[in-house]
Amino acid sequence: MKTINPDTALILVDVQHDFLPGGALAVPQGDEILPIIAALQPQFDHIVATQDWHPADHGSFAANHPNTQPGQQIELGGLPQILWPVHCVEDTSGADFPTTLDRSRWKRVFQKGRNPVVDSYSGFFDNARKGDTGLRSYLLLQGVRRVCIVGLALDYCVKYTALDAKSLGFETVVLLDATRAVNLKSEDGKLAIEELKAAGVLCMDSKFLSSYV
Ligand code: VGL
Ligand code: ZN
Repeated sequence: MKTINPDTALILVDVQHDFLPGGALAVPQGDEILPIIAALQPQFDHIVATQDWHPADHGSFAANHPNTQPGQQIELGGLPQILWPVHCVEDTSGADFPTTLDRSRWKRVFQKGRNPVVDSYSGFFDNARKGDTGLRSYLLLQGVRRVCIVGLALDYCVKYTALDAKSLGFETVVLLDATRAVNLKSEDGKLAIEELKAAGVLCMDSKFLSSYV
């Protein structure tokens, strides 16, 4: 069943209740990726997940800044920051993975977004590129040289995880059918794909993966 080379890891980005329909920061059609991920998982030896995991006082929440609305941009710790609805608060059900997602073969979960004064879209580093989740050194210790990235959301955490993976020297593939965009602006998903391709990230549908890797 494992048809993908063991030097290749599957990274599941933020497949959590709050990013799925009904969640606090629901990604449109986010649930459509679940059966695709279920079909992908048995093909990989190495599977890791990232988990958006914020303290309640996190600076990315509009609710923590007077007179602001989600979607608005502010400055946080010297960086531009889009404000979000309260989401993925530590130890709440919104931060949980859906029970329909098989976690039995995941090697590790890397939490991100714990520092209240900086957001963390990438699964590798926070947005200031100071905090390190340990994902890079974990992958290197496992002998991983290629990563396939899926999950939510394409225009934020998937995009930044893929750009960091590529810049760290991993061959990087985003499986487009197993991701969906928030699309605060309707073209954001399309722009994210263009940005990824320009950076040398391979973007393909999962049905083409086995002929490629
Ligand atoms: C995400 C916005 C805020 C994501 C996380 O997982 O794409 N987006 N926190
Ligand atoms: Zn978040």
